Amino acid sequence: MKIDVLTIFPEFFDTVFDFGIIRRAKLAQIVEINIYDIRSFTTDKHHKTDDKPFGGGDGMVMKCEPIFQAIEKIIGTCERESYPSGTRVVLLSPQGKQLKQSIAREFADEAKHLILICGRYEGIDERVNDALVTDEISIGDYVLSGGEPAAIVLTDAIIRLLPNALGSETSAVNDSFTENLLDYPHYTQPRDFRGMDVPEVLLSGNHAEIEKWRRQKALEKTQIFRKDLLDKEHS
Ligand code: 9D3
Repeated sequence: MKIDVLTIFPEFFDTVFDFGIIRRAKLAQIVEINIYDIRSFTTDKHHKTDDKPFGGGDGMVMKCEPIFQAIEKIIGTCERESYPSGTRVVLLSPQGKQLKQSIAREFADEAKHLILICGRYEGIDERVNDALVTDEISIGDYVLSGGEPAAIVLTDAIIRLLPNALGSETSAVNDSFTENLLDYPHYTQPRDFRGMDVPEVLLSGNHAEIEKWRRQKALEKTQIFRKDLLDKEHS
């Protein structure tokens, strides 16, 4: 998969993709990530990426020209109907559909080329949405200063779902039972830490009992902290 990120703050991404699973996926050429500075696609002498809103009001709006230029350069066309199959142009915005594991999985399964547009300021000229964007995504109901953190979250969630991105040790975590539940509690050495003991069953060596205990604890935690996960199908 190729992931291209359009941002006015390219330095934001200088090291975030250089660790853990994402780093490994890059090295294994499971994913290629490119960061593009929107400003480098401006053609006016002041390299303006934003301007005052028509109709008045506070704040600035991201201009559409540099974004159209970028998409034309990156995809080869700025007609949505002419995008190659598997191309998705995603606008990260508070107005988007809320990111869920099911959306990350859909992108991981279907997208070959993802272009992520990070908004800033009060918003982005609507013509970007009208002509270029195939998907508008929010990462949740809280206010960020821009789309960059959201692009990082989306990228991380997708890459770990790509075939062979996870080591064989960890891929089992993805099974259908655990996905709609919170995790069970984990313990490691030491057995006794400041008088706090590790549950006896985990030391028993009885794998059937351990499995039963873990499922029970996962269900209890979910019931208490995330009842909504048990009510609805979320994954
Ligand atoms: C005044 C109304 N606000 C819109 C709800 C203005 C506004 C707030 C935050 C405009 C842009 C932003 C910047 N946020 C994002 O670009 C963003 C975001 C977010 O704020 N929350 C959750 N997901 C996302 S994805 C992109």
